[in-house]
Amino acid sequence: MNLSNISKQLSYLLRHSTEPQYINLNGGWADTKTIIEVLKKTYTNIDMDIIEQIVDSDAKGRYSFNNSHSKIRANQGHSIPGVIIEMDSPDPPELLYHGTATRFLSSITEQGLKPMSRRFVHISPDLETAIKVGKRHGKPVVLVIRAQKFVEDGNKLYLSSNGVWQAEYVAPEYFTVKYIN
Ligand code: HQG
Repeated sequence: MNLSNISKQLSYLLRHSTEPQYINLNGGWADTKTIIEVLKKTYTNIDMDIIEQIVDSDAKGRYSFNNSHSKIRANQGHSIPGVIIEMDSPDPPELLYHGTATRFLSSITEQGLKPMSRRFVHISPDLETAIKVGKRHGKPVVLVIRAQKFVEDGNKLYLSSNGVWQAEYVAPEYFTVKYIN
């Protein structure tokens, strides 16, 4: 069984499902049993052991269980309207990074960074991660965000439990463009 394919569908169900009744908007939790039943329609042999393997081995820490594993959620990245995941707002480092593709640059420098189809703009803690995120969209380019200044000015910055910084919007005055060769 290909765990990566199952993980993609799991992530879709927990973040972007068009049947969001599976998801408790307060915290983003879903019943693990219900999610297994839905995934069984595509992957007949799926069971709790496989879901636990996916959650434990996910390189980006995308998922969490509650203590008893009866509930599961995606830690960030949702587009389902109204989902609220509690997040900390620790003091950020001076600089943070947003990877994107060169084809979006003119729009971003004009309008600022918007969440687009997601709830938040995703911001990486380091340049390498941002380059990887940007490559998903095309030729990568990185926006270097003056995170401390952003927060000092009263803007909110959150940190998800798996280490992705998040903001509702980042105005152009807070970033500079770093081209990647
Ligand atoms: C761009 C992956 C035009 C934005 C990664 C991005 C990440 C604008 C794209 C996570 C814009 C949205 C999220 C504007 C922003 N005009 N384009 N004004 N403002 N954009 O996929 O940050 O594998 O929704 O730069 O690791 O690429 O899913 O966001 O290029 O953490 O767990 O609009 O997805 O994680 O694309 O990626 P996305 P993202 P997972």
